[in-house]
Amino acid sequence: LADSEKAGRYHRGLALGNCFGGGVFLATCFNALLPAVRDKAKIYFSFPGELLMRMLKMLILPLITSSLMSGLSSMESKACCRMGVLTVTYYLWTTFIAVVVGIVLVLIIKPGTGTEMESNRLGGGPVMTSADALLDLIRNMVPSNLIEATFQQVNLLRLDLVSSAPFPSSNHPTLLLQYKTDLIPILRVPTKTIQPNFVYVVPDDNVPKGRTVYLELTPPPDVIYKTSPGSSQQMNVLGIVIFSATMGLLLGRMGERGAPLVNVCQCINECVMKIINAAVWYFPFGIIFLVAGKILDMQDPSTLGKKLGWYGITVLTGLFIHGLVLLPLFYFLLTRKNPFSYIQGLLQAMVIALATSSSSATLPITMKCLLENCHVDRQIARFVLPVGATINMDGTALYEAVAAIFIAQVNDYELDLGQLVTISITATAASIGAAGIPQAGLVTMVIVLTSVGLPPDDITLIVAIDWILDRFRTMINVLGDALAAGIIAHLCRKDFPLSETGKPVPSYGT
Ligand code: DAS
Repeated sequence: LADSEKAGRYHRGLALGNCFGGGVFLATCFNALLPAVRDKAKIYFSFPGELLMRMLKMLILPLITSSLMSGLSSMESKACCRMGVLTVTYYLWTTFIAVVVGIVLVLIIKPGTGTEMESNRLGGGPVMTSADALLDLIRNMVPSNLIEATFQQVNLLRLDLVSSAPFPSSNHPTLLLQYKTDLIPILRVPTKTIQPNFVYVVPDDNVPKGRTVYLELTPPPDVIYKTSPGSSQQMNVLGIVIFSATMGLLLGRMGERGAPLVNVCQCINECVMKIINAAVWYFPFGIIFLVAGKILDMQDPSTLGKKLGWYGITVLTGLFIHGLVLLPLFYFLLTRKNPFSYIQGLLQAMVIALATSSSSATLPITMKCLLENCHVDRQIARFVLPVGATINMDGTALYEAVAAIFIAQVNDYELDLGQLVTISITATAASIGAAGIPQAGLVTMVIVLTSVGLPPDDITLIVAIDWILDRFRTMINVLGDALAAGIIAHLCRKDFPLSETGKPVPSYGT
């Protein structure tokens, strides 16, 4: 690779990293110098950032469908099968390793023991069983409506308390929520006041996540809530990946008859990549304001309990060990190449993941970095990345295992070996079912908690710090997918006419 190209991709990655720092600096200035206009700034700052998120989300559906359908249809079936088995096996293996790293660390550091954090159980409210949660995962994999499956509706709502008054009879703040669906007319949902002005509502999960629910709050008359946009939407692209991969394989078998649709998909894929190249010019601007808006929106870090700080350190240490030590080691052992020059080419994608905390939204940039900077075979990248963005979330799996054991420690709840094994399995499954969007790991964590008898509402103990940890675990998710593509490309280099350089090798002719 020419040095200029190496320098180029490295500097492009650093430039975006500087924009991330610029967003932090801008927010810090407003927090320190202009607190009076902070709330106004938050609204205007978040607008350019929201445009960036929408731009990226807009590209996901066409990118995944065109990549998988054009990529898989042109693959020889045996080679495709070998690559598919290798990819899924590698993904499951690295996810499980991430969970083990997380469990070992949280048992050594013990961030939750002796915590002064109040762990008052939330009474009332339906508790979802792990069976419900696992069925929900499978339900999301078979969407009834492909488009609706892409952007499923809110699962976690944040309600800003506009005025407060003593809650009626119950000893816990409860709200009566009116779901405007034909499913559940009235639902009593436990809530928990995290700080003086925020209430997080965790709707009962019996309502299938695929359904858009409209919450009409009927709080006690003397308490008025202003609902803010849902803090996380459930975007489950797994249904699209399964559909597109199936279509791609079938198109491949149709030969000439399928060629027109394959050509259409290839054209769409090329157009999407050109749109991404154009959209990249907006990213520096979008990142600065996306980060600044998020930081202005966050609560004062000093309000985080000391123990929550140790919990955060445990998660970040685990993510560092797994993402920047173990994964590069696997890459080196399997390809005998320098992992860090490969990771240099991924800097732009990692910064976007850090800024957006959404691996699905980062997918277009990850694809661009893999093809242009890391020169991974196009057919490999078109399969490994979309599948990885939905089922391979090493950062999330590690985080959910650590969080579950942290919550057990906070509740002085001793987990035995069997429960630790259960946590490792359910954390792996929950990360596979988590969508690649902000705070998805927080939502699927309910599965892990219920599997070992912990109250799922206790996720509210860690909500306060989740928005920070979400960014880093998303970055490791993206890094894991991209390193996997490099490894699979190397292991399957005999099956595909292009080596990892992305250029036809002489023995295959020009
Ligand atoms: N933010 C999710 C992602 O995009 C990860 C998570 O929520 O755990 O990968």
